[in-house]
Amino acid sequence: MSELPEQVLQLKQKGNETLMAGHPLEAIGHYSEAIDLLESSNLPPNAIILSNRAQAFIKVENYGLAIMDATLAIDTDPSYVKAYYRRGTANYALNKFKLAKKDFLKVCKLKPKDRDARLRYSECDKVVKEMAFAAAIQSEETIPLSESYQPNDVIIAKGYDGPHPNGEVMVNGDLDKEDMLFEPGKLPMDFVMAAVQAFKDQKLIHKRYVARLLIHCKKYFQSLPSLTEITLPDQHDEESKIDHAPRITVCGDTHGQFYDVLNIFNINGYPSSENPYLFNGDFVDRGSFSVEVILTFLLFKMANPDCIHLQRGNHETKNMNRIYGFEGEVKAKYDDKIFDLFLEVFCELPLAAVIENKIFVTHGGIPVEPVSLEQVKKIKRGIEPPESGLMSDLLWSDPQPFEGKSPSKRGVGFSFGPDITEAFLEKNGLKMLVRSHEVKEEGYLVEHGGKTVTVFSAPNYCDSMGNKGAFIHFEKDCEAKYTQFEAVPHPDVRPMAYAAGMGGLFQ
Ligand SMILES: [Mn+2]
Repeated sequence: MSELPEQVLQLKQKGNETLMAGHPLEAIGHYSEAIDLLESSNLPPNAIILSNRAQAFIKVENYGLAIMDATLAIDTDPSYVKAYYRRGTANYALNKFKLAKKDFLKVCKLKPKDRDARLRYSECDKVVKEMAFAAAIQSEETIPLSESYQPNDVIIAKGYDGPHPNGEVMVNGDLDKEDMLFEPGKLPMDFVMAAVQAFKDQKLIHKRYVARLLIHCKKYFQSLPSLTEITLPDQHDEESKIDHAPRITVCGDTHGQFYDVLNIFNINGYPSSENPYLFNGDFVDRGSFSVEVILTFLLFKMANPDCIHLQRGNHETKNMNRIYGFEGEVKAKYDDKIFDLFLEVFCELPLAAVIENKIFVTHGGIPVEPVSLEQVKKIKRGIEPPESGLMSDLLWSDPQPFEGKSPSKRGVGFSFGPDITEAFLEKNGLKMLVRSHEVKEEGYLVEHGGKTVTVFSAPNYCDSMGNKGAFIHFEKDCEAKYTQFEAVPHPDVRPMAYAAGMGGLFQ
């Protein structure tokens, strides 16, 4: 490998330091400068810098770009082991387990004594085999766990000191009555608030209640269309104590940052019919209080379906949960069956909402060909998102500042320009697209001449990004009003603490 100019070495060093310190976006900036400098000086690309930038891209879920960098690194220096590692990791994240397996096999060949590489290779191999098995039994009728699970058989032991939906523990003949309390609109708000308090104190609610909640949530979400139509009243009821006009609060990614979610409620009030919320996906993963976040949201939903609207993000999926912590967290706090029930609920979450027929809200973005709201409403759910198509565009796409479409930096979905946003809004008589899915320094970012807004509600994302969080108020006139907030302290459990998948490769 040729010697690098001093300036390139310095940029590489800065990139490494910022990446280690948990600032991948900054690191990408330094590496990119180094890569551009080499190119403009007519020097060959450098495998180490490319491979390091690939690692930074993986940190921000830009798997498509990570694969491009790692591939170029491999082309530049086929003996550079780390590049195969990086590409294998990105392929794994994109569900491309066979390709990932190939990359880790290459690592094993280049470094036969590397125990880590062998572990990762066998992890890929296991998933490939599991998937082949799942495909083979798919034609057989399989009963979902939510239909065979019997919460009544789960005994609440004497030691449990958490809240009960009926105020006290119910037994035998009363268990069916207990189950009915979890039907939509019937769950007592006292129980919800007691559960939130328990979570705050780092306690959990009993597994029997969680199972009932998830089974009822699944059924309820199944009954909803893929597009939620939200309207606001002209004014509050006469007895209302609310001192502002009717409005809805739209929040972006919360990613297991339970104490920041509580802070949102602290600033903006708890969810109620008069103070409704829309949480725009990515409730779980990354933050190590994902169980608390999703349970809080689902409890509110079943206590009062009008007080909170929930829609799916790309992290409400089996594959992301395997990598980014939620699977490990649920298994640590409950068990694998509860995790499977969560996955069933996630598959039924609505995918988008429209507020007052004017504001379209979805997690990622819109497809490059304009679709009608009717088409969005009719998307078939109950599945993990396919590799492409309308559902994956809604969950995965990102806006780009220039016109047209580009392949996604993530490797799933597309990047869509202002012209694509404009065409979609015009086709449906809409005013604005609100999406989340990307961390923003100020908690929100307005793009596409005011037509696309990103809102992100996980401040100091992963305890390291230093960003603000934000939420948006929409009143009847559909003018966006932004509120920013800072991160609050949380108990000493670091983000991704439960993300043991692939030997902690994604940590
Ligand atoms: Mn996302």
